[in-house]
Amino acid sequence: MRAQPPASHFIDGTYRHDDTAPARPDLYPYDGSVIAEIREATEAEIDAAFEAAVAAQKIWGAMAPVERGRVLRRAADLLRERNAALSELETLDTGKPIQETLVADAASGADALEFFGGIAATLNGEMIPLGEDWVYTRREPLGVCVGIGAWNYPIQIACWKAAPALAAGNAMIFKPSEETPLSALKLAEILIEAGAPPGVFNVVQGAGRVGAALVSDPRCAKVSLTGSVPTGRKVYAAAAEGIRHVTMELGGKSPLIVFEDADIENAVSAAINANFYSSGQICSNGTRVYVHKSIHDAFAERLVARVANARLGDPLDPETTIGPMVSETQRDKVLAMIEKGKSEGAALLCGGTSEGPFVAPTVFAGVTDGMSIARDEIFGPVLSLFSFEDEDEVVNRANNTDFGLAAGLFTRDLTRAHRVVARLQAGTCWINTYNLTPVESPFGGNKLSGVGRENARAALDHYTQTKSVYVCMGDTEAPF
Ligand code: TXE
Repeated sequence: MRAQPPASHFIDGTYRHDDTAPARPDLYPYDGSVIAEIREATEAEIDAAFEAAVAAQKIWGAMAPVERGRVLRRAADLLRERNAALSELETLDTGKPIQETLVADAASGADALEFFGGIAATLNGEMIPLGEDWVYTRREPLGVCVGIGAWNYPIQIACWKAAPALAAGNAMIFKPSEETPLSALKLAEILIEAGAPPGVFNVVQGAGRVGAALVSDPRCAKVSLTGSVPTGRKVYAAAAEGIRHVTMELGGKSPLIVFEDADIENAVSAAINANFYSSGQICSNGTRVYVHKSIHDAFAERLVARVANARLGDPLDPETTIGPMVSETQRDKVLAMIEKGKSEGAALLCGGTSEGPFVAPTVFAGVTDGMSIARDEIFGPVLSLFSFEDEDEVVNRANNTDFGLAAGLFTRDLTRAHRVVARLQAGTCWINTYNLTPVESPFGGNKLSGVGRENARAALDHYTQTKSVYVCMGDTEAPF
């Protein structure tokens, strides 16, 4: 098969799997062809992964941080050297257009490895003078961290979790989504090549059952999940059993607000990126587009005209801009939500249909705040358009959701931009653009969209623990 790895798991520096374990065909979403056959991790393999990670972490955590940083930066260079092959593999596994994977997947992963490799050596504590006595703090690794990925950005998610975890001296066991098992294995190979000791980064395959086994293992010190809110609740509860650290990167239903003075062309570009890039399968998408009533019709007209230029096709064709959905299941979920939008009375301006594995880029107008397509995450190429009259109204409507992942706004009035963004209940915001996620900037959500942050120095707070050491320079007194 065209993308079959040597074996399904990468544990303690080598590929392995149990030939008797249940196998799952890995399909190319564009034509349904089987590109690999992946076996589910057995209890023995999960145990072996933890044994390897515990042992490796002792060596890796004791290395000079600058040494660890060097390994991560070398891995970043290797990812960049192999970007074309990694991007083709990611397109095969996700169905995302090659014009996207070439710039947004392994490239972003390399950025994370480079960034955290660069700051690993700055992970120091403090010296706190108390007069004669003093305190110093140590920022210590947590131990073995479990990473669990979603299927939309497989290698990026693996790197966004592995880079800070390893920079801080932890070891990691990463479970990709069962939909997209392949690229994390390449990251594991590259980290070994870059000099990471075997066992520092392990990949095991499987669905929720394997994920649950990883999270509830006593050797798991922390879990970082990228996934849906329902899964987040299960994983968070399982982590609570062992009082384990958690990072939750979950779903969203984010607002994009276009004020009357916005540059319409740029705002339409942002709406397209926020709803149709990766066929809309991005958690931080601005799927609720609020446009001031004075420019609503002009905006809608321009948006529909530009959506007509979308090119649905073979994701390996560099001209393709809209790929298939990651699976028939996901396609059917999106189509069901589109039917709901129609039945609840929203006006379909374009799209709303499916061709094989594809869902056409879809725009609904006249959406009211109570409709399902206004409230529920669709995770597909479906944009809901709303009009609004004034600032207070649109801020209240934008915040009227249980999610809180992201938000964007377009205006030329800078005081309004910063005033409004301060009121928006979202962890990741954009002014006059959307969905740009440099690793220098923290990424994550509030409310049901998650806990903790990935990227930036903020991520290191979730992969270290602080030890305070009080130093007595004199005698110790006691009452008797
Ligand atoms: O998620 P699922 P998917 C969200 C996005 C959407 C979802 C789509 O908003 O809601 O992810 O990805 C594993 N114990 N984000 O369908 O089904 C499962 O095997 C342990 C947000 O993959 O929730 C998979 O590996 N693990 C994100 C992973 O959880 C379990 C960006 C996610 O599966 C488990 C991208 C269990 N009980 C997508 N059950 C962001 N906010 O950054 C399942 N899993």
